[in-house]
Amino acid sequence: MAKRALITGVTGQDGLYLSELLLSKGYEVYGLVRGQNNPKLPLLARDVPGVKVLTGDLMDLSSLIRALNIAQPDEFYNLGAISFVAYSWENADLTAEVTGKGVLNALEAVRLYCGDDMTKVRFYQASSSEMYGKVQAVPQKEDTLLWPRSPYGVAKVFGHYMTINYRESYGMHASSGILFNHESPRRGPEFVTRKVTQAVARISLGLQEELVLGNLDARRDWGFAGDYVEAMWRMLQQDEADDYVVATGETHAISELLDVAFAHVGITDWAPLVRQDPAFMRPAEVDLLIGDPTKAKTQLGWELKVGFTELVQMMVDSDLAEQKALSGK
Ligand code: NAP
Ligand code: G4F
Repeated sequence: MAKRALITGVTGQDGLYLSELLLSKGYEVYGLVRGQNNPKLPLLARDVPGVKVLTGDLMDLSSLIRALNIAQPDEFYNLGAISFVAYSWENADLTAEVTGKGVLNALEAVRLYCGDDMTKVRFYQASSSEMYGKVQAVPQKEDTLLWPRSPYGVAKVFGHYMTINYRESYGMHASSGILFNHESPRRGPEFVTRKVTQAVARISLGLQEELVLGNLDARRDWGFAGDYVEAMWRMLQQDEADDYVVATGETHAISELLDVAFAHVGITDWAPLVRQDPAFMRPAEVDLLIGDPTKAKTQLGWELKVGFTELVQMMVDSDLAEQKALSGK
């Protein structure tokens, strides 16, 4: 019989890649979609038509239980969240509800659905390198002390420890992937990589004059989302649930991202085209992220396929194609 999976956050970047991966493995895939007329539904139907859509919201426990009863999944991937760090300061309460308490709702829904057979469903939680915040070790590993620097990071810490707690309290097969930044052509344009690649495409086509950014000194460990969803799946295939860092082990400054993206369209001096604006600075910054993926590589057999330069170039190419189609240039 085909395995069944239920994914929250199915309309997001990772939800789309994970759905594709699971469908390619023969899974029956159910996706939880919030709202009565979600604007991303046409994208989901176009890109991954095999996903069966269920309505629900992480803030509504009964909707999660209903979705579980319909989907009857073997695997539950909790990817739903308010995921934009900058937004989380302006909407801290909402972020706590969705990104933090939403994890508890998902765990509790699975616990209630499983009843006295906790082996029925395996659970994946989308934890984040943002939890390391003011980093206490370099590189960051599974046991590095967490020191979150944003309401989003704090909410993720709550979800992370709740996942561990359900594993320890109820014997649930609940794993956390501590994923470092991962990007793709499907990344939302509010995140810095996509903001840069979209602007580079538009500038090279004469559709935009400048790119306005915040802190150019922050460093991130950026990988490709398509590679990272493979690690999520591998975690749920293990006999024992556990926590894993998923990262490239390399770090790059925003200025290096600008170097690669602009060079790909033949612009070597980007300084005159980029302006910094304090409006994009954050109340507290995460200065340096670099993960140690040794455990994921050795225990899960996970491999990275796409490197930093290839990733940025792939995103610029995709944005060039999109902007040409939109503008007719
Ligand atoms: P994303 O593109 O922002 O997608 C977030 C998803 O969450 C969307 O499908 C969104 O649905 C859904 N969502 C928002 N509020 C919800 C609610 N109240 N109930 C149910 N679903 C809700 O994020 P992503 O990049 O795919 O990331 C997936 C997960 O990994 C997130 O939990 C994120 O925090 C975490 N993560 C991401 C990264 C990264 O670098 N991408 C790194 C570490 C961890 P709508 O379509 O309705 O908005
Ligand atoms: O692309 P970002 O918004 O991603 P951030 O804050 O690292 O968060 C992402 O990765 C986390 C994993 O570590 C996820 F958990 C989270 O859900 C999300 O996917 O910002 C990256 C860096 C920051 O240091 C920011 O200050 O880029 C800097 N930055 C500079 N100018 C900017 C901008 N970020 C954005 N979004 N927009 C700017 O104009």
